[in-house]
Amino acid sequence: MREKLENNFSEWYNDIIERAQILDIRYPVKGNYVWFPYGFKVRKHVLRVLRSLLDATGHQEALFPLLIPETEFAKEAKHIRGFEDQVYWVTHGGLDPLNVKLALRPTSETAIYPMFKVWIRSHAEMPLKIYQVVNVFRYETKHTRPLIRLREITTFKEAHTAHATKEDAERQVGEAVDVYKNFFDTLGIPYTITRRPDWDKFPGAEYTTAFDTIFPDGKALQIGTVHNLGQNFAKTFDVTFENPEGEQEHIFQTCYGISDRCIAALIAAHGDDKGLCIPPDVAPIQCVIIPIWFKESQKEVNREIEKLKEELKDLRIHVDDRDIRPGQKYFDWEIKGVPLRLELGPRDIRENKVMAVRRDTGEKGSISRKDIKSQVQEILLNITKDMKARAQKELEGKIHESGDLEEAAKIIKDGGGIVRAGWCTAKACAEEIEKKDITVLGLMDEDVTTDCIVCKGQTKVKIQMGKSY
Ligand code: P5A
Ligand code: ZN
Repeated sequence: MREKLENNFSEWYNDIIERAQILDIRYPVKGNYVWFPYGFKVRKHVLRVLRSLLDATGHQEALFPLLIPETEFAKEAKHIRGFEDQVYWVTHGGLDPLNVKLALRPTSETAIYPMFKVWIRSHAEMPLKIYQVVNVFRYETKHTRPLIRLREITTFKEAHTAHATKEDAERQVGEAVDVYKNFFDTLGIPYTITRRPDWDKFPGAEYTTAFDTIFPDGKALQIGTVHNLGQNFAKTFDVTFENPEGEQEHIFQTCYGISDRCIAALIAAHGDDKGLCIPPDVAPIQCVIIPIWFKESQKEVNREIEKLKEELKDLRIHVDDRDIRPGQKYFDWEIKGVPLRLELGPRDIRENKVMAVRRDTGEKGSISRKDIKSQVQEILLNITKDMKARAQKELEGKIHESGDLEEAAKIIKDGGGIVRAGWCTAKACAEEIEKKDITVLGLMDEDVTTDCIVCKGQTKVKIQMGKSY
């Protein structure tokens, strides 16, 4: 049941990230939070998935410094304009004022590209695909929220690529979109993909492609972006290479990023009124085993639990042998979102069975101890599949079509999700939309002919609009 979630998402979310021990929000700096060990394990598994997808597509992990000299940071005019009110500055070393102020990276273009200039010599070295997973700092002025709008983004996976041709950079944008699709599909997080309107693209980019998911409150959250940078940064940082004709040419670039928001999306997509529900692929504990003890059978049950542990040792399992009532244990692991619970008591031993309870559906059934591992694996696969399908269906229910601005605004205002509609691409019509306190989220990649929702003029462009975080 997702009633609490739908009715008061903020309250549910803040409550659950604390009770499930994902984040401690009591740290005394606004927008900075502490990862609990359990949350950090979820993060570790999510990053494992992301890293393996990047590594498999030829990306190489590296690590660049946190501090960026103002002289580099200020070079790209559009970039600095986009970020200047969000940068934290280091102005002193001890008591001495610094000659050149140092920025805490809000993103790492201006740290990485001066090094690309040193590294890249010829077309043979490209494509160059680098990524890092770091913390970045943004002095956000909008309402901060755990994992969603952070001032210290603790999990910033940023990839930066260099190419010899415009076409190859285009191809890279496609590859990046595919990697992110794979990533969100693995986590069962549903998304839409749109191109951001020009006024909302990444500062310094030619264009930005964004992944959005829709939260239970109907608001869209941008969970990943892929930017085609063209030669903008290459010209600013003078990054050139020798082309096959022996001439110097500026490189073509892309960059793309995913943050802690993917974990917020994971929590929101799958959680329910009982707590978290974590997809088996990234669950710190895939299967929790609860011994059902009775006085005279405790030893026997423990012996059998040892055997079961051995049989399931290839999975991430945990035996909860705390001296408390089973009911309390069920409750605790439901909050933490462990996808499968196995219960084993004297009767199960006699029947050579174990009780299995799914976290996602609550479905409960006895399974035979024979081939227990493959049976558990099959249940986990079904859980993965069903969780993804349910979340996908919910997202689809939050996407509406409308040809009437008043109607669209009402759907969005009532928390119904996002609306797709025609737009003639005139800024004036976008402004009419934004007057309704809703945002043009992005342009869809769809071949259609329709009418602009504002001026009714014919257009081939369809947009998504809604409220966003
Ligand atoms: C791409 C990687 C960049 O910074 N430079 C390197 C490019 N793009 S971005 O769109 O500005 O950020 C990438 C993603 O980070 C998330 N994000 C945030 N998450 C949490 N708290 C924030 N304050 C925050 N700001 C951005 C978004 O998901 C964004 O798509
Ligand atoms: Zn119009």
